[in-house]
Amino acid sequence: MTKPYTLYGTDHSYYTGKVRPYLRYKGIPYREKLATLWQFKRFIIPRTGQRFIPVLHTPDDEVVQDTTDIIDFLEGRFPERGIYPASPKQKLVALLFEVYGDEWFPLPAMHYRWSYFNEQRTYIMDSFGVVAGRFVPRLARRQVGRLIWGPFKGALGPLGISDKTGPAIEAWFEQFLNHFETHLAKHDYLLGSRPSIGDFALAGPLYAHIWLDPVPRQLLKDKLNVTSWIQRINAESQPEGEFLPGDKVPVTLMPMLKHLFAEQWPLLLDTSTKLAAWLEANPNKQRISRAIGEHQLHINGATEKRLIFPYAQWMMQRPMDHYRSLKGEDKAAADELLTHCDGYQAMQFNIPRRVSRNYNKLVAA
Ligand SMILES: N[C@@H](CCC(=O)N[C@@H](CS)C(=O)NCC(=O)O)C(=O)O
Repeated sequence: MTKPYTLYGTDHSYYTGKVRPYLRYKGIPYREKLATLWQFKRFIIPRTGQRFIPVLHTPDDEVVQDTTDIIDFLEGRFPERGIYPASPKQKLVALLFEVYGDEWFPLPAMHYRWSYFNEQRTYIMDSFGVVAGRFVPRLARRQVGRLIWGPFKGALGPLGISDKTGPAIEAWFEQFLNHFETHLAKHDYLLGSRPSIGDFALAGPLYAHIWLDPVPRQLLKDKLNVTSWIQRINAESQPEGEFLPGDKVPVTLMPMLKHLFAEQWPLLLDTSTKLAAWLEANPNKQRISRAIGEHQLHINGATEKRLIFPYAQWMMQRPMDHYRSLKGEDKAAADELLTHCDGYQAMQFNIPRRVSRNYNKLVAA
């Protein structure tokens, strides 16, 4: 019997919620270890140099941190049931939804969790308290939960979530749920009956925050297709499924792609421009800081300042690189799709300074 992989994470963790359904869909033998404070000290920090979850530990003692790296590492080892479409347009759409799920959805996820803290206090204390360890008594767990949630709650300001943008985030997110609901009436996943990297990226926030947290879960009451999708993608065993034939991209995805290009993309392009200036000004820095100053978030008519997170450029490079690799008919097909979702101009941007990850740190490429 093959030794299992170990996934360090928690149930209410956004990014663990991206990798867990992936492991299940692929049928990769794994067990999940609760990322307790003790596991952070004993394993996660010493082996990754970071305080992030999830972390993958392989049976041959390799350690991989970051969901995109974890998934790509495993795709290399387990190529069957691939989650990247081979065809040009679908692959582009899957990669765009990955950036959207990973880098835009912290807005509704963090907003609904922390702006409604008082309404959800008991749930949050308990779910964060698990990191103390399952055998620690409840009251002590809650004390630990209190220490842990401080920094997460404090992430609202840096992300640009405030009294000004909160209502706009909610208005946009309800539109998103309507669009996704309509799409899922016809399709099991974004691109057919097989989940892609884009589905897994959306699963993180939609399961770990919107579904698990008591307040936003109310939004799913009449969203039966989205609820089924959350259950389907998290099921222990799933049929292999297929991406739609002929590189078809359903029109029901267009409103979501249009939104991505209208509101997330400008933020990503500005990140890229500001990062290039930062690298110019800091030529000797070994690694790129997690945040490098402030810029403006625009969402549904509201504006707020937020920190600039250079990591997001690393994610944006993925669909950009794929798009740049396309030639001839493939490029023409992708251009037609992009024109339909008002993303053609956006994708012509030239990233001034590329980044890569080196031993779990973001560095200039
Ligand atoms: N881009 C990373 C993000 C990982 C991440 O932010 N994980 C959260 C938990 S869901 C975390 O560990 N946050 C700790 C922190 O922000 O310091 C990934 O894809 O793995």
